[in-house]
Amino acid sequence: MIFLFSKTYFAKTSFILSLFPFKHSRQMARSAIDEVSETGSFTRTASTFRSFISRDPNSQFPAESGRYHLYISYACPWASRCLAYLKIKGLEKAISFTSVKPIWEQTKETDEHRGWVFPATDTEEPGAEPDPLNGAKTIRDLYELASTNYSGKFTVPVLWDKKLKTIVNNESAEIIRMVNTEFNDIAENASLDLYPSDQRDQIDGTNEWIYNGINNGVYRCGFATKQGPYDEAVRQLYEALDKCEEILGKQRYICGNRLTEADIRLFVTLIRFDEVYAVHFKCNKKLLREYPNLFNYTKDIYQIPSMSSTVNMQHIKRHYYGSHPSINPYGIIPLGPDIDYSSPHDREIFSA
Ligand SMILES: N[C@@H](CCC(=O)N[C@@H](CS)C(=O)NCC(=O)O)C(=O)O
Repeated sequence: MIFLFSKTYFAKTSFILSLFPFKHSRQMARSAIDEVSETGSFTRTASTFRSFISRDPNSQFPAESGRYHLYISYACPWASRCLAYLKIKGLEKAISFTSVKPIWEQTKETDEHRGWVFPATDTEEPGAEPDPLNGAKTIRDLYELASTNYSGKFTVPVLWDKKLKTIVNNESAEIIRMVNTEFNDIAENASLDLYPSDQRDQIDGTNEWIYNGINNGVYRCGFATKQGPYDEAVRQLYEALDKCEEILGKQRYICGNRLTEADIRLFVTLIRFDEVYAVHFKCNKKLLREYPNLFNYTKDIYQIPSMSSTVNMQHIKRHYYGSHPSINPYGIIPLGPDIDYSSPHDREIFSA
């Protein structure tokens, strides 16, 4: 069934991809850094595997303890938001996870593609582990195991089904929704609902401008290859950050005084901002620590129990500065600023 779905999807994807004037042909294994059009602007393509895990035991992918595995990179904000959900929902025992090494390497001898790879041993790279399930050397191997005609990017996160040996879903925005609701029979923190029905419209609306302006906005700044697209992306980024700063002057979280999905999605970008994006992606008009509300808010979220364990700043810095030679050819990692996000913040003043 999944294979039928995949074939139709790939046919459509191939057609759509052929319409875009990307620098490299679609036959070549691509990375996000190649998704720059002739106009010099970065345009992210959609994820491919879009099945859903369901609490219904008769569904194709039922929510079962021990059945699913999350492949992540600690460096990646999209994967980190999924890991954050595993931790705050109390699903670490039910859904296992593995992180790859932070710096992209060549994934095959037969072509030039560079991407996520697993270490060969447990000790090679602190925080990363060899693939415990399939003996894969790379994330690319997993995509090729799941589909013989895959032509998209080899991205993390990957939500893997151990039983059917395939990828359930590789879109973090959807993975976090499944983790929020579908595993509540086994989640240790089942009562935490980060997408409550009475706030869904507000959360969706907030996610949209934060994604465009901030989450994807920093990438649009960093991957732009012409001044115009950079100028536009950076303008939108700071417009969105200023808006967050104003909102967070009135309430503890971005959608009110209750933590929601929108906060987790915003946090993963903010925590990388001063250490990486300000320098590597040229987001230096204003630093996060120059925004009092945003800076304290970032510390507040970081200090939620188990959240700090989803942030591996070594992996984050080594990945960005070390994996994009067109932006940072010598791979030098800047020393600072080494911010302590566990230091006190002032956000309790808004407690409900
Ligand atoms: N829409 C995807 C995006 C995931 C994504 O872009 N991941 C990046 C790492 S931050 C990746 O794996 N890139 C590999 C590549 O570009 O080749 C999601 O949110 O899950």
